[in-house]
Amino acid sequence: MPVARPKVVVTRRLPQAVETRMAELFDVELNFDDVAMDAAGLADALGRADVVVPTVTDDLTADVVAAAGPRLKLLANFGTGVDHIDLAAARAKGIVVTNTPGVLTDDTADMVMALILGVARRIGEGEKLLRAGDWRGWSPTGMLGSRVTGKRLGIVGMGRIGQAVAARARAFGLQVHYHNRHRLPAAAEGAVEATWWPTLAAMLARVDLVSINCPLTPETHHLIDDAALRLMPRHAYLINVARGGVVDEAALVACLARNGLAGAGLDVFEREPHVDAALLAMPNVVLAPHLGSATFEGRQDMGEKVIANIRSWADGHRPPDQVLEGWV
Ligand code: 8YV
Repeated sequence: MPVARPKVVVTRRLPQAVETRMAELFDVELNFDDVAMDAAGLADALGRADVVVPTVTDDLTADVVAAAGPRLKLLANFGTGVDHIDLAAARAKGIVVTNTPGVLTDDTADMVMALILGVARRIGEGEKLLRAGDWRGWSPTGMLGSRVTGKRLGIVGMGRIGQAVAARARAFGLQVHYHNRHRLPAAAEGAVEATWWPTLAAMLARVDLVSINCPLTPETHHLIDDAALRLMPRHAYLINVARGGVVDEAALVACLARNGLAGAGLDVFEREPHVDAALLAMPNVVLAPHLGSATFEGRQDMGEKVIANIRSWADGHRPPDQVLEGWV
């Protein structure tokens, strides 16, 4: 049944052009203060709206979703990952969930390369040294890092982003390995000369760099745990731009502390915005504040997708980016 002008509550500030278009199309409530909503604020939004536009900073637990009002029909997430939304609770209430896949693929894959280069070539450390005024000039043995060219990269999760990382990795002369539930078609594998490993354990022991590119689901929670970290060679680096919860952060800290890995590049954390104090103190860890999709173009495109999803739902169609449980 078409809904002429749905009541839409947006939980965070979005790019101005996106907000303006939403105001033209919908009966929209924007969050001008950009303060993340607490459970009470979310409950209030879910109680009044036809559509809520949440982001990764909104904890849409089973309880919050179960208490949604009878009007709520669509959670049009601004972002690809939907681990902050209890999908089963949404399904039980007949609430459709959509996300924004595809438009942040390249930006996120770029971030993987930035972290690989950042950690292997010690860019963060070097910048800190220089800004502190402690650089005493070039020396033949100063601040040596690891060569990236010729190394083996193991990609965990070979979806859109994993494949975009693989394409970039080839251009940097890296040998691509991957672990994924399903093996890629031969043409896709051939395009990046990728080697598939049916078990994660077998791959981890054989690569020099590991990039996490899978979604956070009950199955991938702490996929990289103490046992997995102990399989990785001591000279290897771990890169995570997916979700903090895929890695057991305490186990990673312990692993880095005993020099079980050469370093890590992290864009995501288990309890954002909290970052473990031990990680903050480690010079061989490059840290970024969840910047994977943080480009003007990416955020604009994500907003366009949110609008398209709401519009098609409001017109009585199935939204193009409906998230189906079990597919993420
Ligand atoms: C988003 C992301 O910026 O889309 C995702 O899954 O990880 C980020 O790049 C953020 O999650 C928005 O909800």
